[in-house]
Amino acid sequence: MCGDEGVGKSSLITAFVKKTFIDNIQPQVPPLTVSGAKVTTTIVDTSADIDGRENLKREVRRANVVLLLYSDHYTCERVGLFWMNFLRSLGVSVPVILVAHKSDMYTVSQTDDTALQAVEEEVDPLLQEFREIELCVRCSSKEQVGVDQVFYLCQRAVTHPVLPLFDYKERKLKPAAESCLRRIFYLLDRKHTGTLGDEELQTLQRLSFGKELPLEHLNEIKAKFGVLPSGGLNIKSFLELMLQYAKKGRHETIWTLLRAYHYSDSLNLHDSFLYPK
Ligand SMILES: Nc1nc2c(ncn2[C@@H]2O[C@H](COP(=O)(O)OP(=O)(O)O)[C@@H](O)[C@H]2O)c(=O)[nH]1
Ligand SMILES: [Mg+2]
Repeated sequence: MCGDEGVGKSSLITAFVKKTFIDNIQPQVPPLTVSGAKVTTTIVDTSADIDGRENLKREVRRANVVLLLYSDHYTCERVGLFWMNFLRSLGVSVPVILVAHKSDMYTVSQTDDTALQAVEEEVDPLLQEFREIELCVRCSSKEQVGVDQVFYLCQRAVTHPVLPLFDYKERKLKPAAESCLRRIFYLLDRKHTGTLGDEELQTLQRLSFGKELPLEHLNEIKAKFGVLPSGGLNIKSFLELMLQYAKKGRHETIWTLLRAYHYSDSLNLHDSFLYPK
């Protein structure tokens, strides 16, 4: 957890653990380990004090993901002016989840569209400039809004990273990811027709969702790409479908598929697959 003094780092951790807001929390709360079914997460609070700088550097270098908070216009500017460059100068290249904290203070309600837009405008230049920022979300420890999601998104940034898959600037799949998906398409196309028919699409669904979807659903997907129910999905439509998943933040689906075909997080084939005993 990083961010300027007073943006609410310690409060956010406390809100997450205690499910309640405590005003005037201690300056720094101790490291906290949360064990889930699949991942164990250690949340480390830090201080932006110049005295604690060495400690901050050490913790940041050990991190798998950085949760970076801001809470007003000034601290938002500091994200671009100080924090991102600080992380880069340490050679840290892990995903960053940016959090617009204390959302209770600058929005009337969570469904207030103009407020949402304001936040997007505020951070858009940051998302453009710093690719390592995966996304920006709003939350409030005081009102307990979005607290769990913030930590979930951090975990997901590590277990299902979006950066190897999707180029935000170009709004398209990264070349390496695309070539993996092209290979997967080739392997899925068992009948070598150049398109994925119903049976092959069922295999695709099973591999990417763990279950087969009803036939109507397949036809819906086909219709989206202008394919008749009797036809199949060609490579162009297949890649377009994957791109849509990426754009909608459903990169978990893409990862499930890639992993089913033995790809590692760096998009190489696993050694155990390449060199079986
Ligand atoms: N309105 C509002 N105030 C908050 C929220 N979270 C923290 N604060 C207040 O912000 C101040 C700084 O919080 P703290 O957690 O100590 O910040 P830190 O220095 O980043 O650890 C405290 O007075 C908190 O009560 C929030 O979600 N909404
Ligand atoms: Mg603190």
